[in-house]
Parts: sequence; C-alpha cells; structure tokens
Amino acid sequence: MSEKGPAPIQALTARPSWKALQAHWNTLSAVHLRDMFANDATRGDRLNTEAAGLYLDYSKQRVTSETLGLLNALATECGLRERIDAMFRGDKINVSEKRAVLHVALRAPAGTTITVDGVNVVPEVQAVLARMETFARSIRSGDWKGHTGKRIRNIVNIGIGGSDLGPVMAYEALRWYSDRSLAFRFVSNVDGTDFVEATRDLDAAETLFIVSSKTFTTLETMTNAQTARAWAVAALGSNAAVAKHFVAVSTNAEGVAKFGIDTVNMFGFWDWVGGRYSMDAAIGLSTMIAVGPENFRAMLAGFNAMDEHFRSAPFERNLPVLMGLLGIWNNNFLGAQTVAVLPYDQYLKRFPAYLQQLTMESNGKHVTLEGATVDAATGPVYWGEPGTNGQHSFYQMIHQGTRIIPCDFIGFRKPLNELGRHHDLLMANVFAQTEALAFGKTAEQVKAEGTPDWLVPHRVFEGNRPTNTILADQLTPHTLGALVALYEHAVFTQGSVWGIDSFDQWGVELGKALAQRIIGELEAPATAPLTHDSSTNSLIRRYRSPN
Ligand code: G6Q
Repeated sequence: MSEKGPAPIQALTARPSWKALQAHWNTLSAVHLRDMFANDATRGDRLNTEAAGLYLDYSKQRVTSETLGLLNALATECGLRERIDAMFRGDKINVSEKRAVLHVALRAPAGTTITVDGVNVVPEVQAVLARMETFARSIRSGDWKGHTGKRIRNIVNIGIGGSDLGPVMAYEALRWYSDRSLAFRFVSNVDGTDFVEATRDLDAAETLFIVSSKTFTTLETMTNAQTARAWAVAALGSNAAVAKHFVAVSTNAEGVAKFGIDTVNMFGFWDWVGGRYSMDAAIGLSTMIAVGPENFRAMLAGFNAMDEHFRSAPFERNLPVLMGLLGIWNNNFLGAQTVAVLPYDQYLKRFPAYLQQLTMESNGKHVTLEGATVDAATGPVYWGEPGTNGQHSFYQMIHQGTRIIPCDFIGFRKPLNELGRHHDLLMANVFAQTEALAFGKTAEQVKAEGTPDWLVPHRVFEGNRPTNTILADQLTPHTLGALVALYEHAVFTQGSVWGIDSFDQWGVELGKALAQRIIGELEAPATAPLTHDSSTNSLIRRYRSPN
C-alpha cells in the first residue's frame, strides 16, 4: 500500500456477482417463504450451521441455494478471504488510522504468535491478563483495602462508548456468574445526573473507580473521573485516598500519571484494539472482577473458538460470514434499512445497545477504503429489546408494517434461573414469532376462522419476513464470547464486501470539535459575540440568558 492509500478496487455494483445477485433478486422477490418451505421439506434441516456452541437457523431468510452461492461468490470477488488473512496476520487494515486490527490477539491462547511491526503481541496480552487476574482476585478476596482499611464493595467503571458499552453489557449478561457481595455501577454520560445517581448510596471508603479510557483524554470520562476524585477525596479527607480507590485502564500512561493514578495501578492495551472491540482487553477489568478470572478466561475461549471458526471454516458453513452476507442480501437487495436484535434472555438486555455501537460505528461509512463514495447502501440501523417485551410494543410493525425489518432472534435451550414454566413460555414465543413472521396468515385462513369480511384485511399477516434464529445451550461466559465474536466478524465480513474501513470512526469528530468551541461560549458572559449560524446562535443566547 502506498502513502496515498490502497489501490482502487472495482465499484461494488459493477462486480459480476453483484449484478447476478440483482438479477436473481428480480425473480426471487416474488417467491414467498411459504413456497420455499412447501417445495423443500428439508429446508429447515439444511439451512443452518453451527460453531462454537451457537446454532444458526437461516432457513427463514429469503434465500435459495443459488442466492447463497452468489453471495459466496460476491465475498470471494471482494477479497474476503484475503481480508480475513490480513486481519489475523496483523496487517494495517484500518487504513485511515494506519493501524492493525487485532482484537483476535486478545483471546488467542498463550503460546500463539501474532506479530505487529515484528513484535509478537500475545505475550504482552497474557502479561496484562495476569496482572488483571491478580488485581481482580485481590478485590474479590478483600485483600485490597481502601484508604481507611475497609474492603472494596462497590466498583464504578467510568468510561464511554467502547469503554462503557462492552463492560455494561458483559456485566449484565454474566450477572448470574457475578459475586453478589460486590455492587457494580457504570458512569458514562457527562450529564452530572449519571454520576450523582450512580454514587449517591455508595460509601466512598468501600468504592473503587476504574477509569477506563483508551486515550485518557475523552471529555466525558475525564470530567467524570475528576468529579469522582473530588467526591472520594472529600469523603475520605485526603488526596492519598486516590491510590487505593482509583485504577486506570488506558494506553496513555502519561495521561494516567498526570491524573494522579500510579501507573502501577494501570492496565494497558494497544492501539490495535479499537474501542468497540475492547471488552475482552483490560477494558473488561470490571467484568473480570464481577465474574472472576476463570469465567473471564472462559469468555475469552468462547471468543477464540469463534475466531478460529471464522478464520478456517469454508464460507458456506462459516457462521459470521453467513450472517454478514445474509445481512448484505437483506440490506442491499431486499432494501431493508434496519435490523432488529431480539434476545430472549433478560441478562442480554444491553446486548442490542452494545451491538448498535459495534455495527453502526463500524459500518456506518460513506466512502470506500480508497476514499471514493460508496455505490451501495452500507450498514443498516441496529436496534432491539429483549423479548418478550418487544412483542407488546414494536412487533406490530415487524409483522404488519410496510417496511421489511429483518430480525435476529437469540435464545437458549436451558435457563439460568429455573422457575416453573417460565422458560418454556419464553422460548415458545421465539419459535412462534419466527414462524408467524415467515408464514403469516392468509385472508383464506382468517376467513375460515369466521372473521367478518370487513375485519379480514386487518387480520391478515403477509409473512415472508426474514429472520435468523441463534440458539445456544445456555448463556455462559463461553457462549457470550462466541456471540460477540460472531457479530464482530459478521460486521467485518460486511465491511469487507462494501469495501469500507470498519475500524475507524471519523464521524464522531465534528460534533466533538464544535462542542469544544461552544463550551467556552456557554461559559462566557451572555453578551459575548457569537459567530455560528442563526439557529445555533439563538439557541446559545437562550441558554445563556440570565432569566
Ligand atoms: C469506539 C470508539 C469510541 C471510544 C470512546 C471512548 O470504537 O473509538 O466509542 O471507545 O470514544 O474513548 P476512550 O476509551 O479513548 O475514552
């Protein structure tokens, strides 16, 4: 690659496989899932695949063997195999930031070799993990004492974006495995309410703050960290308290030291770990304290099992590749603009929020790797809620609205909390929803139930709505790791086909820079001149107005 960036590639929509997919959709669009199932009794047994403990049924997607073959050809034409190899090799595939993308090294077993700029990074990863383990054990055992000699009972993670969403999601997802004598809180928003509400009932003498920030410069996190330090020092009566009540997770040792945290209590990571790909790096320190080092290692093993599958399985049985390509099919050919993620497990309640960042910050891009405007739609909007709550809220639109909303249903065979019939009732809903979405209910069926003619149209379900069902045995740390890695690699698969950089996030810069300027203006006298557009000027004036 030259300094100018990567060599131009063929426009996506001009690729032979893209054109073939378009032609194929033109005929397939008229075919109903009802017919696909009626014409092939084995469809549900055939269109599924399994890896790292996750079973994916994609038979309720609007695809045939031909579609899958063409999607596979598209992936091959777009160089997906080479992109996967390049990622695992440590090439600088994050071209706009000139960085390697090696979250897979975070979960590679000790003894593996993965090099960045000639250095094997696996021993460094293992060394940080070992330090995290020692620290996590000392908190969990009570050996680590606060400034006044009390043991730590509350852990507050301060971070935002990638330094928050992964830790919160993982804590909630693995809560069943967590030490219930410890309380975990997560502060991310610069809105003071977040800090105040998270700490109002905490005893500072028993509270540990983990300041999680890759850069250690992020406005929200630094503001919350300063507030936390003032809160702890005021309560404990001494600056010396910081040493026992603050640790940092960062790549910026200088910034950490400047803040006043001894770098002995800093857990590092590297520029080749993107923020939204860092929940299994030291950013996962709160997770490790919550569930213990063994469970954290099991989660890493789950990630790694999916990584190895992604790296080695042929595309036609490769879970992340299939999920990614099916997403492209729905997005670019069916014209779907969103994806609903519907976990049927209360512990996964923050999973959709986590996925929103992973998918939308990664693939919400408008230019290709070489800077040309993309010629096809890129990442869809991801959203969702745990089932069955969503069923009583937005599922109406998924079933009978005018937009196609592909859904990912996620469920488990065994519950973590056995409680009467609850789990059967929960899972019956998963299966019922995907069945209803695929097959719908015709006017004839509705009439046959004795529905009066005027009401029939209202009660008809078109069906033909595409869904994935991901089924696993139980929500374990291993399963969670595999699930997150599945989506990480599906995102990469899609980014590779769209030819975009899934690992940068320039789109968050402009708002940040403008906010920096406006902060000064909000704190200036109400008469200070403003030079924004008339709308922004008038809003700022109204905010600054003394009455
Ligand atoms: C993620 C993004 C972004 C980042 C936050 C926090 O991929 O880069 O969400 O994680 O802006 O950044 P710091 O960890 O540097 O505070």
